Amino acid sequence: MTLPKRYLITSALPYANGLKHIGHLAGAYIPADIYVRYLRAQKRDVVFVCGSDEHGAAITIQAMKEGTTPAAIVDKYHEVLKQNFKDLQVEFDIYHRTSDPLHHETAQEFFTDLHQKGELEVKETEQFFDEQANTFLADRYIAGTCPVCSYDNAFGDQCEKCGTSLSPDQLINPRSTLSGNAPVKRLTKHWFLPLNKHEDFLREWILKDHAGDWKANVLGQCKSWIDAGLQPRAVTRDLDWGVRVPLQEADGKVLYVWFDAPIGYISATRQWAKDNDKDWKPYWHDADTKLVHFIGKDNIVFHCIIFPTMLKLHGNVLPANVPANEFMNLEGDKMSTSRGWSIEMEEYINDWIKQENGGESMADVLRYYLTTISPETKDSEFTWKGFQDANNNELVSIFGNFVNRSFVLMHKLCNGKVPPLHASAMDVADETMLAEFQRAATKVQELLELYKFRDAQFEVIELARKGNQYLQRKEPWQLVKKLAETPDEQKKIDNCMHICLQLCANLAIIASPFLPATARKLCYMMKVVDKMLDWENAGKAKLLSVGYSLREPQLLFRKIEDEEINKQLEKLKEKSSKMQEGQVTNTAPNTNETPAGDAAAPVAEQPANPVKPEIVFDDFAKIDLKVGTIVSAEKVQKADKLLKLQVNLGFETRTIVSGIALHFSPEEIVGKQVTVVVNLAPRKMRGIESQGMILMAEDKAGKLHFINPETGIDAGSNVS
Ligand code: B3M
Ligand code: ZN
Repeated sequence: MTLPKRYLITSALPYANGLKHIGHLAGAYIPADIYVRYLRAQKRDVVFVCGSDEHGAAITIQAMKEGTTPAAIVDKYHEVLKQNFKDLQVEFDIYHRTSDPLHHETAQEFFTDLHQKGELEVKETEQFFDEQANTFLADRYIAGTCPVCSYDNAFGDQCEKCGTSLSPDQLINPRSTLSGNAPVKRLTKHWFLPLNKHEDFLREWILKDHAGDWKANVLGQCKSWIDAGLQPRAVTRDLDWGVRVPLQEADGKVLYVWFDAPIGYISATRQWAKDNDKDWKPYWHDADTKLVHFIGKDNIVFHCIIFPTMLKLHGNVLPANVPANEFMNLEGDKMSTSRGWSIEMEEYINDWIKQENGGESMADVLRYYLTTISPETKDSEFTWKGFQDANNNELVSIFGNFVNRSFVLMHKLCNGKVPPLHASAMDVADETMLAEFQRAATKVQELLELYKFRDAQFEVIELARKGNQYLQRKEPWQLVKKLAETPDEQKKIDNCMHICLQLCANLAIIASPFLPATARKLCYMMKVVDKMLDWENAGKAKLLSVGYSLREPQLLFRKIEDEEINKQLEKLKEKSSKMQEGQVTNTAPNTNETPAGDAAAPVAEQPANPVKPEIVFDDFAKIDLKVGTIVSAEKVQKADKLLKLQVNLGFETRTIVSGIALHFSPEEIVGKQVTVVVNLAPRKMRGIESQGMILMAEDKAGKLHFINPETGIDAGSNVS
């Protein structure tokens, strides 16, 4: 096998529109980081790039939600995400951002090149336009009735009820989500990438050339896209936020986010080269570069079909592989930040890493568990119990335990020094154990080269497990008792401890791509420099010199208690019910840019407080509003946002749970009058049935205000 001359490894650029959860981490970041650490240990020429994706509707919608500008949103989340990855030991060579001028320049050059080569088609098409908001509408800003399931709040790119991918034209009674008005069609000019012209190339390159080395899930998706017939895809949008289309005639237009974002990998490489006095060009232009994209399965079409077509036309290298992962569920349900059913990276860092001294090892624990359940071939599931078990039963009981016993015994039986290996006293068990070093190293290497991260990591633990068995069988603590009668037994003790210590050194090396903080700790204990972790040392039997004195052992992993796990489970439930409570006022849509509808879907600057879609009088008349008087209020335990109210409605007093505890104390609201939605279906919150909802006004700063009548009014009066 000839080795590639250099590697360019990418992880999907996360949208800088909010926190990212551990499902993302498991999908595109941990595997890439493991792979890169392994390549670095091999002393290969490798650059690992990532950065924030700062354009597209994901950003503008979040800005609208937070009542701020897209620029403020990306500035905020870029820094947070960058730090989160660092705290989780994901070590990019650069974490760049697509709002950077260098990126704009790179993306514009790319576009100009394709344009000048005549590879783009210009078409005038009719697009939905909102006359009141004076803007073209991106797919996500058009809602209407789903032609498949009749759900009346489907979006222009997808129906979230039945999951069908849609284009805005398919919606029945489309309306703008900005003004609620029916949009009109207006002519607008856009630039298209004619994928249909490249079908033969894609078929050949993906389905033939890579049939043997790409993952089945990736090939399967590509095949169905190609078989369905490729269409020209618009690469520009009528929109204000993004990379300007570098053409005079394209005033007011920007590049489609999925056109500019992958070019972000190139601009990140350029920035890295600038910062390190290197040449970026060979990484993207020379055929002997191995380009690998790590992504989640929802990004397959962009990385396997669209971006490679762009790269080919531009004269770049093509990805050698795109080892996309499937999804990771959480405690029996889909992971979702917007529904609160998620563990954000930030949350894990705060709860586990920042909580303790040497919390770095808790980063390794998460990396470890996520790798054991990596969704490499099918969706997988994170459970807190599984997390606890992986830590307690594997990292603590097998890995940590072996290292700890080896060090403790070496201090006890060999004066804290690496004892010699006596050839005369070697037996089969010793030979077998030593042979395992090389076997494990080779196996890990083979599996990593095939992107089989969970199997590779399994081999690491397997080696530690064998170490434990070996030690158990040799029982040096028994041999020491017989030393008085049989002094020769010291040789056996020496051999056993010598082998165990060399095994610890080997474990540090082969574990280092997966558990970097642990590997560093081991180096400290063995008083060796990190250079020992070079992969060329993996499998060697003589890493620690005889007579070398080692430090006292440190705890590599700690046990995780049931209470800690229960607390996390509690917290998860609390978070998701809070989010659902919050959703009464927070109805902004999800922001997946799906590859569906191919139209030149424009995204526009958004008013800060959009009006909901129009409803007819009958819709309104269904809501029964009455005046109520709050007769008592108390805090709900373990829910800092909730108050439990008793509200007198004249004809009865009802219990209502309301998310206003951060704004009012129970005392100050007793006696106040409120408008109550009295015919809302009852809902349980924190075990309490809430029998209605009270209305409040929320100001720009997010503060709540009562909207009670000027003078007292009979409880039970109708509001209409
Ligand atoms: N930001 C979508 C995502 O976060 C998108 C990836 C871009 S990779 C070039 O799933
Ligand atoms: Zn539907």
